[in-house]
Amino acid sequence: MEHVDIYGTDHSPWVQAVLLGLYEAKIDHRLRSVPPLQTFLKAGIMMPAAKIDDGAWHLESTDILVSLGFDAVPKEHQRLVMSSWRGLIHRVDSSALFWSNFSLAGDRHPSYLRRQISNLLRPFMPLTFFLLIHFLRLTGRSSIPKNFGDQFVPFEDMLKSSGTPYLCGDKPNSLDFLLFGMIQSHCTTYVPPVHALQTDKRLPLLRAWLATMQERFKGYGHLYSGVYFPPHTLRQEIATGSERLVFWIGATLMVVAFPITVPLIIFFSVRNRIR
Ligand SMILES: N[C@@H](CCC(=O)N[C@@H](CS)C(=O)NCC(=O)O)C(=O)O
Repeated sequence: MEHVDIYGTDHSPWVQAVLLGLYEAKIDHRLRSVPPLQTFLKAGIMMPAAKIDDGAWHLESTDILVSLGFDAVPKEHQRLVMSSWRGLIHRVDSSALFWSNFSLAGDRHPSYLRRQISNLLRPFMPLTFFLLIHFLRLTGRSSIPKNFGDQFVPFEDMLKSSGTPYLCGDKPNSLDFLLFGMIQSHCTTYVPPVHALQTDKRLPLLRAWLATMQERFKGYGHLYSGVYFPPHTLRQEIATGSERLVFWIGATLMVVAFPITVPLIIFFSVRNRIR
């Protein structure tokens, strides 16, 4: 394996999981923020998608991690990670914060022109998430637990029995990437699960695991948790002023083009869910 192209945003837990795997395995890769036509026609903005060398684009984070050489994740563990996504709907508590956080996650293509074209188009992605999360809120489809720490307790139990600093072995594997990716995603916009992770008395091993992961991934360019958990680090890669400006122009165009963008979002969202 020489190079991997990956599509998505590092605000997504599943994209984060793949990026963490690529970083751990030291595989040369590039993250793009606009979907490849091949997956866009099939699944809209669904991410992550990955292309290994000259192969085809593939969806599904857990399958991609297996292609990168990591272990398959049992379905019950996948469900536990999925359950730890509760609190996601709080990302849109402040629309200004939601959008400005997305503006910072700029495209990273080495060509300035290609980067800026992507920055112009990529607001379609946060617009989709913004509308989907509001839809979840309005229809009450997202369960809000009494205590956001509950969703992390199964991982504390796994750490108790693993006997190593990681969830299932003496070095990080797919499940560590999925959970750490989920936590990065929660940290992109401070939501209640982050507070639970910082303070819940039932989660000391999980906090130790977070510190171990942060130490191991300290050079990783998509680390959002370093602001909230020790050892503290600042995120390295943030969009420049001109990249953010182009993002905001794109966002305005997406809103002005509501008669096109909204039906497109509804079409792909419905199609992805009835597959
Ligand atoms: N099971 C998929 C889940 C991927 C997923 O839900 N991605 C979200 C972003 S976090 C997405 O692209 N949603 C767009 C949509 O639902 O249309 C995986 O693990 O790759």
